[in-house]
Amino acid sequence: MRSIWLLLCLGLLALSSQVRAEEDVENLLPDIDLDNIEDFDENDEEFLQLLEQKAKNQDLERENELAQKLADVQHNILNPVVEIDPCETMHCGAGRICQMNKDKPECICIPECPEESEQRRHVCTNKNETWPSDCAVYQQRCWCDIKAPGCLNPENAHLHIDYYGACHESRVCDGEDLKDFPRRMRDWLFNVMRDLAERDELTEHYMQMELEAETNNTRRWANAAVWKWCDLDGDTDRSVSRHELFPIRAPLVSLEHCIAPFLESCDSNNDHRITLVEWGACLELDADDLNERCDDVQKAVPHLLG
Ligand SMILES: [Ca+2]
Ligand SMILES: [Ca+2]
Repeated sequence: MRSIWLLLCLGLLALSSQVRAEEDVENLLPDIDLDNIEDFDENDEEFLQLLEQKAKNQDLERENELAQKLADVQHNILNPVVEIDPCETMHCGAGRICQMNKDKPECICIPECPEESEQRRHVCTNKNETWPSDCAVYQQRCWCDIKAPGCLNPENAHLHIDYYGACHESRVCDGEDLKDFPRRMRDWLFNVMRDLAERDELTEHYMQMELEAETNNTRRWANAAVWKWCDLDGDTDRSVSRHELFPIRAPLVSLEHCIAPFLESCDSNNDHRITLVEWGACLELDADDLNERCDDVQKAVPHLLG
């Protein structure tokens, strides 16, 4: 009877681990002579129980091992290890690039600018000098900023681009040209606004203003003037700095010899900023027609003192 019971135990033991291969069972029972199984006594029974326990333990270990591997895979999927480049979040100004210095990102002057042989890539600076590219101007400015050996003149720390293309002899704008310029500028501004509206490149707010300009003659130039002034005022501080004039000045200077003296004349109090009142006066518009109708209306600041 005992022998039958033992055989049953062995059978159960073999079945208890379906994933285990037969060789494993043999490894677990290295010393059992299956031909002489009838000779088993109580000690053998105890021994088999130990073996069964060992087998269970091994199953448990395998299960734990697999569970851990699965957990690791899931963890890696949910928390992928992303290599963060510290330079990616570093913003360096024009003419500078980010470089790692002892594990810390820092901005350095761009070491080399691409060689530009094309004339149209050339730029003319405010000192009326032609430079090979905008990169070269910004690099020079950076070198002079940090007093690097590449700086050709300390004043170049304030170098800026006046317009794209090689410098050309500037025609003098005077007399009739300058006198007629505000009218031409008003027309030009309105035409630019109309073009943008036709191409659907204005915001909803400015679309409304353009529509108003189309249908109301008194609003025609005023709306275009207000739109352009708001558009130039990038930092929305309600004045247009010299720097903010760049987008209107740079593309026009080479075509329109009066734009530079015209823009100069707009800053009537010479504080390097053009207010909407100054802008309107410069375009010879009625101050009453000019309302500050920028699309980026700042949040009203509560007047705590009434
Ligand atoms: Ca501004
Ligand atoms: Ca001013």
